Amino acid sequence: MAIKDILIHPDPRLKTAAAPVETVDTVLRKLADDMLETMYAAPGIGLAAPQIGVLQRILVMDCVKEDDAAPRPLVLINPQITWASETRSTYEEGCLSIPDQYAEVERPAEVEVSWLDVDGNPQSEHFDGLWATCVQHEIDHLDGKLFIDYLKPLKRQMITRKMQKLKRERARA
Ligand code: GNR
Ligand code: NI
Repeated sequence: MAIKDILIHPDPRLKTAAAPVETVDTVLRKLADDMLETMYAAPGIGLAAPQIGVLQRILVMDCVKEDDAAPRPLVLINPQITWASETRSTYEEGCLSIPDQYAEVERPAEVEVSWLDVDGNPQSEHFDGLWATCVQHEIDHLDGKLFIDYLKPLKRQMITRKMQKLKRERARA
């Protein structure tokens, strides 16, 4: 396993739609392992492949919050939202590609998602609460979309400028 570098916004790879995974093989399982290790190390509750520069439709997540509860690492390959509730909910979202910036985003409160697991078997599950928010945030990454794209242009621009500054400072360090 290996911890990968997470791309920071703005980066053209974070704005590019990722391609469907063609074959679920050993190479892909290694990628999934690296993504989980990178997510837990960050720490984060989700990570999409484009965030480590891989433009393939794969995401990982684990939204178990309680420290004493068992972890629940999920790997979703070619995920698709097959149903979304009319009811919406608002969460304060953050993103590992936009460090230390948080904003409220409204999304469907519950979603039904289908995907392939690491053995290439089809799976589907109903998500609610933080899991529903997270899986939608991650699928957005696969479509080249960030949570700040839901904000008013002025707020988005403010965050983007902060990130440009952060990247300049990191490049000099
Ligand atoms: O770690 C993360 N926390 C989070 C909190 C609220 C809504 C979405 C997220 S996802 C984020 C990790 C990340 O950037 N995944 O792409
Ligand atoms: Ni994110």
